[in-house]
Amino acid sequence: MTSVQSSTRLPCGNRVLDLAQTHVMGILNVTPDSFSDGGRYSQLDAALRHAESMVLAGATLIDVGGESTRPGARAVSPLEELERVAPIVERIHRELDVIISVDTSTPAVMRETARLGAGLINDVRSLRRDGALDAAAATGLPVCLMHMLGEPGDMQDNPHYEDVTREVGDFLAERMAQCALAGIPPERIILDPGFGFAKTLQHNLSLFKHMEALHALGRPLLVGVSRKSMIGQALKRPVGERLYGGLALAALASANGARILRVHDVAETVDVVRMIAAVESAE
Ligand code: 8Y7
Repeated sequence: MTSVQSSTRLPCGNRVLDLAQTHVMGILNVTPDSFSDGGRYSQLDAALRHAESMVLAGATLIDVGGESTRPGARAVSPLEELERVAPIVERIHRELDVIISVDTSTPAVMRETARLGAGLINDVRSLRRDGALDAAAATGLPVCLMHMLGEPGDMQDNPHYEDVTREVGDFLAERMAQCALAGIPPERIILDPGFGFAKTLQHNLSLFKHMEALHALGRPLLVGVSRKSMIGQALKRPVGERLYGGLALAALASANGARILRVHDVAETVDVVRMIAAVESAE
């Protein structure tokens, strides 16, 4: 089912990701700090405990994000983003055995968190911010390129595609070409269709159904659908009731060759991945 990758070992800083397996990436959102420094320290501890629980549940990557991509979210300055993300990257690197992914589009955050032990850059803007290509190249880290049109604030304003899967593939191929020019070789790239980003429910479902076409680009796929509105819309479920729908999509994505699943519910998703692996390894 899965296409042959040129190499199954992806160096991520001081760790290696074995792409022969499907990995679960736990989501760690670093929310704005509260008023006092006391709040700041306890928040850091709480984030670290959450990361630790996801690692114990089987996450091999933790995606740390300090800038909300929700429509209408307040813009965050590079310094503010760095102040949210850097302390937790440092602590996770020191205390946990896991690959740290940094969910950022900000060049300064890429450079500084790489220095602090990050192993992967996850940029929903595919390195389109000024200076992001050069910053990512300088870190030497792998990069996840994700498809999105426009910015999180306006991306859901009437998205249109003739053929969503082909256009997503063309976009990702173009970003890979820009990466190559900037000194980021294909071997260092992970690709993501960007579910929920500038897509209607029908776009998301069609893209999901035909995801295997993206294997033609020759790079591992990351899929993020956890608790997203495509589940809510398809099942008419509020955000707190999207786990089973999300697990169904996790199983489908894994069976379709996705190599990294970005999720909130790590333990449940790890069971899905292990069960599929058990079947696939049978005679
Ligand atoms: C994705 C993501 C988000 C995704 C990648 C949410 C940061 C929205 N979604 N990164 N980030 N792929 N690579 O609902 O689908 O988690 S934020």
